[in-house]
Amino acid sequence: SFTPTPEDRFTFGLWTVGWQARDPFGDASRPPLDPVETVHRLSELGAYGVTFHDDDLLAVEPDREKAIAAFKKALDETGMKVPMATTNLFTHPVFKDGAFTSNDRDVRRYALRKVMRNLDLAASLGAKTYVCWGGREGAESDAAKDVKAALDRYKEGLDLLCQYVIDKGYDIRFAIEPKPNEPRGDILLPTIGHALALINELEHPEMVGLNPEVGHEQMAGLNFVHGIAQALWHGKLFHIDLNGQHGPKYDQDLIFGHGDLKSAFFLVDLLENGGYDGPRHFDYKPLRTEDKQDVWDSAAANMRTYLILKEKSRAFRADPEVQEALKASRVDELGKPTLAEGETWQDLAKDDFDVDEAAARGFHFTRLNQLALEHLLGVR
Ligand code: GLT
Ligand code: MN
Ligand code: MN
Ligand code: MN
Repeated sequence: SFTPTPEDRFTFGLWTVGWQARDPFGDASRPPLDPVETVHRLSELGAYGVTFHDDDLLAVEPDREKAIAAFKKALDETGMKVPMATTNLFTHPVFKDGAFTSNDRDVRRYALRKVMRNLDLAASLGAKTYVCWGGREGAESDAAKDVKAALDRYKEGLDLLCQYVIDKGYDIRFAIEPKPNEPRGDILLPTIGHALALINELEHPEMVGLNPEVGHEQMAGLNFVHGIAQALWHGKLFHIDLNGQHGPKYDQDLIFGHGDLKSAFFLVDLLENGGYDGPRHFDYKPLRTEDKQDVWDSAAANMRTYLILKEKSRAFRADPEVQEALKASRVDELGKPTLAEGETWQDLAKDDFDVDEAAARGFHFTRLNQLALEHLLGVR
């Protein structure tokens, strides 16, 4: 059945269902949502947990201690978990030129303090992943930002935060979330590849991985499934933000599967078979047109779509015709090392090979793709 249970490990940011639908052209279309209600409603829908920014907890209760107490009580009552937390380093105008990489050194120091304070709360709630989305780290003019210096400061900030976690003895790893643009004209660490490269320059690269978001790579015209496969290959898929996007345009944050459905199918197929065992985290926005009840329907839709695609992926893999087509396309042959055991370049140099014969062989990928499509369309 397509009814989620906590074993499916579905999680949601408080800011997703809690989005009041303010956009650059219009005011909020929904009232604020109490995080306590969110925890209960998502639990009733079958979710495993919630994630939050420091500031999300203050949606209806301005007193931080009271807000935390109420949130903890809701978690206890429902058994909902908090596998990830993060910091809001983008809403307040103080972050208008960035947080870790603001040209203003005072702002950089404030940003790091804000992260450290919420790391304490994250650790106390049992979070194992701490996301860093640098939405304001960037520029609109190449004259305005010394990018090499900004990367020095990005590294300095992440190194400091890793040291903080080590010194405090927390069991937490960081996950960088890339995005190419919006809200800044250009954001630093715009893609999975850029972020992976930065991680290698850090003092504690083993403590830092990725939290890629479907729509963010697709905004850059990139193949999200390939990006996730490479993140897995590097051992860096610490967390994931699932949602939907229709190609290169503003960040749509649609319900999972409501954007590029074929990509969503292959993504689920990869996550389920590719060695990712973290939470299936949704970072989407209920449409601005939707009312209070629609918000919960949209939350349920994310999970239901994931489970449907998981079943489609299983049926696809189990279909004998698909297995035969995979073989005919020699997909498995790529898993075989190019040199045999003990062979060297000397052996390779001796090979004789009929180039024209090999060039004439077809790969039959059309059939494979059509089979996937027919599974997805429900006619097989
Ligand atoms: C913000 C952003 C998301 C990030 C969140 C983490 S908040 O809504 O658009 O993609 O994942 O800071
Ligand atoms: Mn997004
Ligand atoms: Mn978002
Ligand atoms: Mn996100």
